[in-house]
Amino acid sequence: MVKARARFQARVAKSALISGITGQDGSYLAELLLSKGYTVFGLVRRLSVPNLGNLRPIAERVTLIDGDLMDQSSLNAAVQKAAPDEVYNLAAQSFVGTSFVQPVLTGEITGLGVLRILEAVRAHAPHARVYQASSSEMFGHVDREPQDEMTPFHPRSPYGVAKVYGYWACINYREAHGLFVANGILFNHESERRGFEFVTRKISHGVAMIHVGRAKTISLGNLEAKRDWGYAPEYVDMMWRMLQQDIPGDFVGATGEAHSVEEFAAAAFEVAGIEDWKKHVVVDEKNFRPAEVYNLRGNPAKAKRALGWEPRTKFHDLVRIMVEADIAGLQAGTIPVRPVS
Ligand code: NAP
Ligand code: F7E
Repeated sequence: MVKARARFQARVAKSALISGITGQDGSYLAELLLSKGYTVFGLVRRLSVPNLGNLRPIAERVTLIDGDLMDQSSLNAAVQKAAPDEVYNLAAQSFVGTSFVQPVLTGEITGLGVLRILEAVRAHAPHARVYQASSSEMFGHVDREPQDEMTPFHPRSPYGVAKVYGYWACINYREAHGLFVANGILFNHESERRGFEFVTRKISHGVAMIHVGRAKTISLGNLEAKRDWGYAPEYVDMMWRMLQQDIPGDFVGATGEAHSVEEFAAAAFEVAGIEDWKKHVVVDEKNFRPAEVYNLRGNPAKAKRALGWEPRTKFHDLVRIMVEADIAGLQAGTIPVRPVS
């Protein structure tokens, strides 16, 4: 009886391949899929020092496969090995700032990498459903507010340009080859696992460093830029919901609220109980971008209607979660003391 049940479960359990599993979203998504009974495979690239910190809670429960979005044969082999029902392409050179300094690499990974994933799926798992991590950075210089699935693209960075390429490659594989491919056009989503160079984490970690007496200031750029910031664990649920639909589609994921970098900084210092926050912020030219995206705010109505998805965590709760986690992590020695620059 037990054996029969195990055989039944083995047959019905879905398998998923996640590229970018070591990153913020990939690690939360892996946890979500495991909780739903999926067999989870993760693509990891070779690094001189492995970067598996985000996977610590689930290390024993995921199967890691070597591969790189730059390398077609490794993607073919990964798809063959995982034989996935669902593929989540979350890997990217994801930092907009770096994309201005390394535009060709960004195009290779963040743009052409999508095509390589699609080719691997077309050849080796044509019935798999594919999620592509598209981005609100595709909207870039916007002429309307809020942005939704019909808003035209005007990317402002090599990263945004590469994401537009990946977005259209997905639609082309849907139309030309009949693959089930869905674009999640996600606005900024943050968490205690956010990379340290992104502005929210730079602020939460910087504030925590000041709070524990390890730094005096944080160096920032354009304080007026506005973003629609949500909480990452809620956004990976939207990714999963998108692949459970009968028909593939493209969806905006956002909170519908925008706040400035300045508001984020003020709220973060308040959480830490530090007064006169402006004394602790240095505005430095080096943190400005050659072309800025000034203002993004998304309209998630389609996702709410069709997927039943709605973000719950509000701006001030997000700030609090991040600052408190960084203070606790620095005090416990589980988060590195890093220069805040
Ligand atoms: P992240 O934390 O920067 O993670 C990026 C992941 O991609 C890491 O696992 C990284 O591996 C992997 N990667 C980078 N280059 C690779 C390559 N050549 N081959 C294989 N893997 C590679 O990003 P995230 O915030 O989780 O975002 C996930 C995805 O959503 C990205 O595509 C991002 O562009 C997109 N997105 C993010 C947001 C957001 O606000 N977070 C919004 C919209 C779209 P290593 O650990 O080895 O570096
Ligand atoms: O910048 C301004 C900066 O780097 C936000 C990625 O996940 O979301 C992210 O891209 C804003 C910009 O994120 C600093 O100029 C001011 O206007 O945190 P960020 P991003 O560029 O919005 C999208 C949706 C993605 O898809 C991307 O992968 O903050 N800003 N001062 C600063 N930004 C940084 N990084 N550092 C500063 O010192």
